[in-house]
Amino acid sequence: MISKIPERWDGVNQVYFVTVVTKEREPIFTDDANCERLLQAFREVYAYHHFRLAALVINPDHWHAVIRPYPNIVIETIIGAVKQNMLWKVWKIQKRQTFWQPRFLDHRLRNEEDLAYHVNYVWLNPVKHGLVERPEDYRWTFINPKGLG
Ligand code: NI
Repeated sequence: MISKIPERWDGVNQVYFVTVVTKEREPIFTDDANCERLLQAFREVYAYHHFRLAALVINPDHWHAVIRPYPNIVIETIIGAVKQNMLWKVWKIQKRQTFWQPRFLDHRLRNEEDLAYHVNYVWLNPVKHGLVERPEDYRWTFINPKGLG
């Protein structure tokens, strides 16, 4: 019997591993207020472009997310809106121009194993970048215990 591709892995329910980097690697997320602004940007964008977030880590100069857009919403729309939303929050306070690198990197996840690998990658990322010795000590890592459910 040919194994069936789970519905969630078809084009409509595609899951992505996304990396967004700051312009010239400026470490803007060493400021906790900026981490809070990014989280708030995700919450606000969710109100009009729905998605499921399985994992997120905010490092000083980049962030990674494992995310599944809802049907009929493309990943570029969500990530673009999050970047724009946070830019606007900072502009209102500091009147500064963009602090994002243009565009972003994404990788389409193929299956459950690929999902598990990338969620674990997010969890261990602060250790990989030398920010903490134990992943549980990093404040800005979020793993959804329900995965994408
Ligand atoms: Ni990283």
